[in-house]
Amino acid sequence: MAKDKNGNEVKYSFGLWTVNWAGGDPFGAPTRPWNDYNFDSIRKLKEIGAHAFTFHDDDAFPPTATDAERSEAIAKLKKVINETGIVCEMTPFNGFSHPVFKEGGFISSNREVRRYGLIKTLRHVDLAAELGATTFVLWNGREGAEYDNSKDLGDAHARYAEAIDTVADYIKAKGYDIRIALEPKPNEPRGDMLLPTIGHALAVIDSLDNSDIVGLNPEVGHEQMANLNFTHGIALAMYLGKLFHIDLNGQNGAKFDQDLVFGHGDLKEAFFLVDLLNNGGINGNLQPYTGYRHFDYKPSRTESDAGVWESARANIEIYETLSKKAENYRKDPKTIELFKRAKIDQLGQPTLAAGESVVDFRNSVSQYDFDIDTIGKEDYGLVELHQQAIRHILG
Ligand code: GCO
Ligand code: MN
Ligand code: MN
Repeated sequence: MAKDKNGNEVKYSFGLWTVNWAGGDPFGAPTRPWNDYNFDSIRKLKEIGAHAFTFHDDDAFPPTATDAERSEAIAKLKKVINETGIVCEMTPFNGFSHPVFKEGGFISSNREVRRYGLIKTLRHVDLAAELGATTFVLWNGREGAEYDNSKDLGDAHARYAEAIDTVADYIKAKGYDIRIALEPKPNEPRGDMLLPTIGHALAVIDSLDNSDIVGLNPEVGHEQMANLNFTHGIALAMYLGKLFHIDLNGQNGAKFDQDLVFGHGDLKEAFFLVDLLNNGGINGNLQPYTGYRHFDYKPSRTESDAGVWESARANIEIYETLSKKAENYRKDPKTIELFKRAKIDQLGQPTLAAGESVVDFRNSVSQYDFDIDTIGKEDYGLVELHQQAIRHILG
């Protein structure tokens, strides 16, 4: 089992909606039966080496379930948790599947929809607490538009922020040990979604009254759909203490959301991501990520039962393999020498010296003290450093 820099064992988690996905797409019918609120998949997750699962409210019972039906489903879920020891570490809210949310969930222009969405969310927060989940994910699935004149965009942002703060208020009022993690996505299912990237979401989090318990659940493919560097985005979230959770999967560039197995898209970025999560950067000045490595992928619709579970296993296999490779790469003397040549250690040092004020600096240092022509000719060896990483990835 992989371990992070501090010796903590890396733990894996899967969404129930991943391995249970029936394979329907906009052009074709499902290719597999849906297991109809049956939690046997949690037993299978244990077999493949997962430690935890996640689920939306709608993955466990339909939104129209009666109180009795809902209680029965929850009892069944708790039974599987007790029997397997597989815990529910996070639970996302489904404010996107039912047609009621077709025009938006928290940002619907229809106030009735927003009030329904809020009560559905709060009820699910209660369930999260009951099951011991410590992260509550809000994905921006329906929070968007196809037409720029279809809603008042300022009010949409105001209602979105208000909804997040209201849910956070409730968590605090109840004294729950739960943090909210926003999951950005640029588009799909909506033409354009609000809080489309890590950066947008961070800016809004900063404006909230309850920003202390609101962070991020970024997904690999979602940033890559926007042609952004996921690893850079994760580093920013870690630096700001906002990486509350993570959705690992694979994506090949800017196109529809592929939700491939982790590493089956941009493998190099996956390698550098694993290294960052496990080790907190080359100089190790960030805290390694201590949360579950959560896979939010979709078994391709070409797969049937065997292929579904092979694909689930593949996620863990890739994370374990890349962890090992990252460790070997970092301790290879050749890599250490190349880090030195690239001056990476210097980036860990503040630019002003200890005790040096900016005014002292201004008064004592001259622009002409620097031989910029010589410095401009220095060799950083970054291509060789990258080649060194690729050598380790290829093995
Ligand atoms: C996607 C999304 C969803 C959400 C999940 C949590 O692939 O577009 O990742 O899978 O993560 O539903 O609400
Ligand atoms: Mn996705
Ligand atoms: Mn996701």
